[in-house]
Amino acid sequence: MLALTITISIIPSAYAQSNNEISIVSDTSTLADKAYDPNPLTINQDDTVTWTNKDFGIHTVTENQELFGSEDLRPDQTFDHTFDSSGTYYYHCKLHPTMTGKIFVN
Ligand SMILES: [Cu+2]
Repeated sequence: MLALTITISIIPSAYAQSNNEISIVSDTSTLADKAYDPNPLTINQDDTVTWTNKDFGIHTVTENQELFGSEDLRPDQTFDHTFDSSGTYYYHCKLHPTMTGKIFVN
C-alpha cells in the first residue's frame, strides 16, 4: 500500500483576523469623504480597525448612530474598534461633520 499524505493549508479568510489601518489625513477638515484614508474600507467580521490622526488638528471617529466613537484625537493619537457584527457602518468627525467615512464588514 502506498500511503499518501496530502497536507493542505488553508486559512479561511472568514476566520483570519487582520488589522486594518485608516489615516485621518493632513488638511483633512476640507476633504469630506477623502479625509479618512482608505475610504470606504472593507473588512471581515471580528477585524479591528485602527484610526490614526495624521493631521495637525483635533478630530474624532464617531459612528453616525454613536454605536462607537473616539474621544478627541490629537495629532498622532489612535483609536481602535473591533467590528463583531457584519453590516455597513457610517462615521464622521464630530468637530467637522463634513468629514465622513464608511466601513463594510463582511
Ligand atoms: Cu475633524
